[in-house]
Amino acid sequence: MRDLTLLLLTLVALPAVFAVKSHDFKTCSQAGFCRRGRALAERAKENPSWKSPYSVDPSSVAIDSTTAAFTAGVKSSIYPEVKFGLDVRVHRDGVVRVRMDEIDGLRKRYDEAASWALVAEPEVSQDIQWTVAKDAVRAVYGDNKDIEVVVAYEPLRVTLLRNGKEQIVLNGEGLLHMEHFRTKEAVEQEKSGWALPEAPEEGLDLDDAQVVMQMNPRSWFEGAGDDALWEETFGSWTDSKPKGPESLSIDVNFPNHGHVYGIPQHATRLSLPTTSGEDAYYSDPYRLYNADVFEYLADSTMSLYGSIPVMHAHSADSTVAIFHAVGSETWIDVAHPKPSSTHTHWISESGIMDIFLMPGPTPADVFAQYARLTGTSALPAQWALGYHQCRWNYISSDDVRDVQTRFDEEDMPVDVFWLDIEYAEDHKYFIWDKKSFSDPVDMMHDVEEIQRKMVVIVDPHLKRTDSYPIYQQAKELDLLIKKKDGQEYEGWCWPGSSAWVDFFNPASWDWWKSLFKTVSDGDKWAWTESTENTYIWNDMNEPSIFNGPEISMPRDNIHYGGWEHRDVHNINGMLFHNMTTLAVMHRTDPPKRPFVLTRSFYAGSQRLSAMWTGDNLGTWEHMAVGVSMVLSLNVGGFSFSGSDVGGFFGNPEPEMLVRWYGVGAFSPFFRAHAHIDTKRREPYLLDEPYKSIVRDILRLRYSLLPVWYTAFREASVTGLPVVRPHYVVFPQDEGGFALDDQYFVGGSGLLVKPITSKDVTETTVYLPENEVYYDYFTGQTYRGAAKGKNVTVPAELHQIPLLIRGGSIIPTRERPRRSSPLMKYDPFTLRVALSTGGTARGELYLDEGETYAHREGQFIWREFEATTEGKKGKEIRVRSRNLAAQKPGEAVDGVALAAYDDKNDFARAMERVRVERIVLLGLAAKPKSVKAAGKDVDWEFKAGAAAASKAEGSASVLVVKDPHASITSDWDIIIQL
Ligand code: NBV
Repeated sequence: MRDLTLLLLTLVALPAVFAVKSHDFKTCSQAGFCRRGRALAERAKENPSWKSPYSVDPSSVAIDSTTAAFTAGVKSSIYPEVKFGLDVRVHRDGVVRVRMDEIDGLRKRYDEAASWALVAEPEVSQDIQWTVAKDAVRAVYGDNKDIEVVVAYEPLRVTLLRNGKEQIVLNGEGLLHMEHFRTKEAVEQEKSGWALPEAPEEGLDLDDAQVVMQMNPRSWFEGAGDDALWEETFGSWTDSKPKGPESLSIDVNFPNHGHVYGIPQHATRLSLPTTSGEDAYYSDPYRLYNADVFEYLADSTMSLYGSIPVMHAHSADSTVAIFHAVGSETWIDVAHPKPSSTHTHWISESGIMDIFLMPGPTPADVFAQYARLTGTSALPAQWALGYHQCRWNYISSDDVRDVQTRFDEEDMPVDVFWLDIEYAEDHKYFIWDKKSFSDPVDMMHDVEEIQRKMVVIVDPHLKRTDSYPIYQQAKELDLLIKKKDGQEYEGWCWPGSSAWVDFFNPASWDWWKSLFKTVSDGDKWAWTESTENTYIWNDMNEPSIFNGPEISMPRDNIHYGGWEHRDVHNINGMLFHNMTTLAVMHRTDPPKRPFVLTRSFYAGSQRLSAMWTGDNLGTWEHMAVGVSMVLSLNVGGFSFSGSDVGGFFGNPEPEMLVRWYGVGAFSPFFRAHAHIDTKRREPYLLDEPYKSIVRDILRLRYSLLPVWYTAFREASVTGLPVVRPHYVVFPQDEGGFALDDQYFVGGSGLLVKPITSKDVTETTVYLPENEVYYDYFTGQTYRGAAKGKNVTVPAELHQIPLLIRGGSIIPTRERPRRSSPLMKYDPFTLRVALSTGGTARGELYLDEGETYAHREGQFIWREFEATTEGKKGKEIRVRSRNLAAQKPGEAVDGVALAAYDDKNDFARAMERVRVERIVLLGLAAKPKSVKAAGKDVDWEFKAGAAAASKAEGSASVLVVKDPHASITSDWDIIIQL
C-alpha cells in the first residue's frame, strides 16, 4: 500500500512548471453534443432566414385550473411525428418556470434535477390570468402589473418583459433543440432516403440553406453527419451511449443587459468574458461538468469541481437571472452582440428543459427569488468562521498536538485543525492508521480542550476489500454504483481498487448517516474513534477517479432508477455531501449545527455545506482569481466559500503567503492548506516581520467575527450573499459592474480590496458614490463621487485596503483569544463611521453559535444607529435597539418567529457583555459632553483635518470609553458639540 501511495504521489508530484493536463479534459469540439450544438448555432448564424422549427400547437393549449399553468403541445417541423410538451407557470414571487419534455418518446428523459436542487415545490401563483390569442399566450402580473410573460407559438419563443422591455428571451435565436430518442436503425433507414443531387442543378446553390432544407430538412437543422450519436471516444475511452442522442440546446438572451455573472465554477473574471462572436475572449464555451482538474488554469472556461447553472444578467435598469435545473454536462456560450446586450447558448447532454426565469428587478430581488427556489445557506456554527489550519498531512497525533502548541505559543488564534487522507489506514476512511494516530480520541479531546474542533476527511471512494466494513456493508446492502452491464463498478483511486456508493439510492441515506454515530448501537458499526466535535471534509466527490474518463466516472454507469451517470453527473457530488452533513448533524440529539466542506457541488449545495475552490496553485494569478471565484460562488448562492490560503501546490514566498492571508481573512471560509510535497508553512514558521503581520491578520479576522456572523445570518434568511460585488450593492453604478477585486462584506459597509500582486505599496480603490469612506485602521477619509471615483490608498505588506463606508456601524471584539468560542463573553467595540449627512447604521446578530436554539428564539439581534439632531446639528445620538422585536419574522434561518422575547435565556446570559468602546469617526467638532443614561462618560477626542462632510484628510476620532452599555439592551449616548 505504501508503494501505491508513493506511486500516486509521484503521479501528482509537482512538475518544474505548473501545467494543467488539458488533454485529460474535453473541449467543446471533443464532446459530440457540444459540437452538434455549436454547429447548429453556426448554421443559424450563417442563414439570415433561419427560423426555429419548434412551434406550439394552438389546438393543444390548456390552462390548468389548479396550478394556473399554461400547457401546450410543441412540435418540430423537422420531426412532426415527435411530440413535446411545454409547461409554463408563474410562481407567487413572479418567477416563471418553463419546462419542456419529450412526450411518449422511446424513453424517458431525466427530469429529476430540480427535485434535488429545489428546497421545496415552488408555490404557484393562482392570480395569473393568461390571455390566449391566435399566435401567443401572455400574462401580465406583478404588483404594478409591469411584468409580462409571452409565449409566442410559431416559432416557439418565451419572453419575459418588464414595462414592455425585453428582459429574458428563450429561443429568440431559434437554437432550441431537444434531440428526441430514436433508434440507430431508424436513422440509418431514413438517411438512406435523403436525396441530395449529385451535381447541383442549374441555378441551385447547395449552400443555400432554404434549398437544402426543402430537400433534406433534417440535415439542414441537425447537420448531415452522424456526429457521435451512438458512441463516442475520448482518449482511450469509449462512451457506449446506449440511449443515443438526447442533448438539449437553447439560446437564452438578455437583449438589454450588458453583463452576465455566475454559472460557477470557473477560474475567470466575475463579469463573464465572451466565448463566441467576433473578438471572443475565450474560444470554448463555459463548461459545467464537475471535474478534478489537476493544476487548473487561472483564466479559463474549463470545468472545475462544481456546477451551479445560475446566471445573473445585469444593467443599470434591472437585474434578472435564470436557473437551468439540468444535471448533465452543460456548455454555455456567451456573446455580446452589442455592449448593452448578451446572448447565451446553453447546450446540455441530456435531461429535460427546466428553466426558471427570475424577474428581479434588483439584485436583492434576484437573490431572494433564487433562495426561494434552492434555499439559503444554513447559518453555520460560529466557530466555522474562524481560522482553519489544514495540510496534507499532519502526520500523527503528536504532530497535531505540536501544531496546536505552536499556535498557542505564538498567540495566533485558530479554531480548527484538519486531517487529510493519510490519517486513514490504507485510505480506508473512518479507520485510523494506528501507527501514526494511536490515540485519535485523546488527540481530539486535547484539541477540544479550548473548544477547538477537528475536521477529518472522508472521501467517497471505498477500498474494495472485505476487511473494510464500510465497503462490506455497502456491497451487502447493494448500494454501489453499477457498470452498464449491471456489475459493481470498479475504479482506481487513493486506496487502489475502489467502489462508489450510489447516493441516489434512498436506501443509502440512513445507512450513511449511521456510520458517523460516535456510540455503537448493539454490534452495528459506529465511528467510536471519533467525537461529537469531529467534523467532515468531503473531497474527490466529482467523483474523481484516476483511471476514469476525464478523471471521473464512465457516463454509461448506472445509478438507482436506471439513470445513467451522464444524467446526474453534476448532482452526484451534492448528494454525497448532503448525506454527510445530515449524518454529522444527527450525531447528537438534539442535533448540532454541522460542518462539512465539499469540493464538488450543485445548485442547492449551499443549504448544507461549505466549499472551497480546490487545488489552486501558489501563484499570484491564482490568488487573484480566487477572489473573483468566491464572488461568483456568492452570486450562485454559495456564500460559504474560500480558496486554499497559500495555494495548494507550490511553496509561496513569505510576501505571497502574507498577502494570501489577507485574501483568506476576507473570504467567508478561511483555511490554509498545502500539498503533501510542499514545505511546512504554518504561520508561526514565518520570520519577522511576516509572522507578526499574519498574527495581526488572524486577529483582525477574529475581531470582525461579529460582522461575518451577522452577514451569514442575513444570507441565511434573505439569500443575499456574504461577500457582495459592486453591482449587487450599487446596481446603478456602471463603473462597478466589472469590478471583481474589491467587494463589500455583507451589509456591514466594509469595503475590502485584498492585494493579490507582488511588490505593492499602494493601490486604487473605486468609490461608487458621493460619500465619505474611512480607512478602517487609521480613520483617513476618502471621498467618492456620484459617478464613481478611484482613490489611492496605502497597501504596504502590513496593510490591507479596508474602508468603512460612511454611514456604517461596525461591531467588533478586539481581545485576542486562542479560539472563537473563548470570545463568548468578550466586550464589543462599535466603530461609528458618520456619513456626510451625519448618520450611521449597523447590525449585530449573536447566538450561542453551535446548536439550533436560535430557532427557538435564543438570540439577540440589535440595530445601532447614529443620528445628528438638535439645532445646527449640535447633538449626535448613538443608540441601540432591538431589531428582533421589530422584525420577528425575519430573524433566523428557516423559522419565522411569531414573537420574540428579548429576555430569552441566551440574551440573559449575555446581559453582562458590554460595549467597552465606541469609536466615532467624522465628528465636525470636539464634543462639549458625552452622556450615557444622563451621566457623563469618559471620552477622548482627536481632531481631524476633515469632518465627514468635508474633503479628504484624517477624520476626527472620538473614543467613548465604557459607556455603560450592555450589548443586549436599549441605550442612547448623547454627544453635545
Ligand atoms: O486528499 C488529498 C488532496 C487534498 O489535500 C486536496 O485539498 C484535494 O483538493 N486531494 C485533493 C487529492 C489529491 C490532490 C492531488
